[in-house]
Amino acid sequence: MRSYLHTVFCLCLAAFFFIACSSDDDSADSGAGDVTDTAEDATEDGADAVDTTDSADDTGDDSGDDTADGDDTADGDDAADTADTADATDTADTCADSDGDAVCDAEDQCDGQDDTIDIDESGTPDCVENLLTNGQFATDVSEWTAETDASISFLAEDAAGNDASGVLKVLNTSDAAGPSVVGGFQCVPIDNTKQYASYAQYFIPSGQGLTGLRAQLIILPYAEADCAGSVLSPFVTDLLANQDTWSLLELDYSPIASLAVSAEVYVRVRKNSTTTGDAEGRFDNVLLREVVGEDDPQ
Ligand SMILES: [Ca+2]
Ligand SMILES: [Ca+2]
Ligand SMILES: [Ca+2]
Repeated sequence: MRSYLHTVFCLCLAAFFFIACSSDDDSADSGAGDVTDTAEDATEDGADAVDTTDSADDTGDDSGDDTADGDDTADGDDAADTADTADATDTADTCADSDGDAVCDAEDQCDGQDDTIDIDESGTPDCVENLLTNGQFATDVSEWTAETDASISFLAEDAAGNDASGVLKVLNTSDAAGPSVVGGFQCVPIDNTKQYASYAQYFIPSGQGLTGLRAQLIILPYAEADCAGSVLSPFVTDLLANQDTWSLLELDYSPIASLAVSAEVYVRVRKNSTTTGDAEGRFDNVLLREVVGEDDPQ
């Protein structure tokens, strides 16, 4: 009997040590089989020692950097880390962003516009300081009007690559005998005691089979409200000719005529008289803003 109990005792002792030794606590870093290591792959086991505080998002390291989860202070910028929902600071990759500017809808300064656009490099988002309406052509070309011999329409591309925004497509359809410059415009009230700056991005596609293709930006002041009455001295950019790349038109400083109370802002496409067919130009991020607290460059 004593021998039998001794045998049972030894078997139990052996079973205990077998179970204890099998319960690897991951400190041994033995690879994919670790009991506590269900969320990591074998190659990342070496980092598990610091992973004790981010167990909630261990499985969310989509970017594969393994340092990004709970221990990574830069996680908020980890755009690829879409499943990483546990980090307190990581809101950018889990929130709704209907206007596609990588700023959460709840934090947008300009709902429906791209907060990141600042083509005049003023340090203020253009959507905050723009006196024009729908200068980004987010979903349509509303508020813009085509001149005679021009047509305007919405095109689903964007100067900054924002999939949720678009551009203004202008066709110069003139069959005039001479060179023609026409496009789209918008009228806004202005204050003739202030100065203004205007900017726009343009894109002229190549391969149109036309010559003399150019783009231009104009501020055209009027002496009466709603762009009526006498036309006053305009401010006009050079005719720029870059093709197949988004480029900048700018009127840095425009002291408005003392009689002006409204102004039209034009984006225009030019073509030569000797060519036939419509000339296409695209425009985006058209900006008109007051010049405030800046030195007169003239
Ligand atoms: Ca947004
Ligand atoms: Ca700006
Ligand atoms: Ca746009």
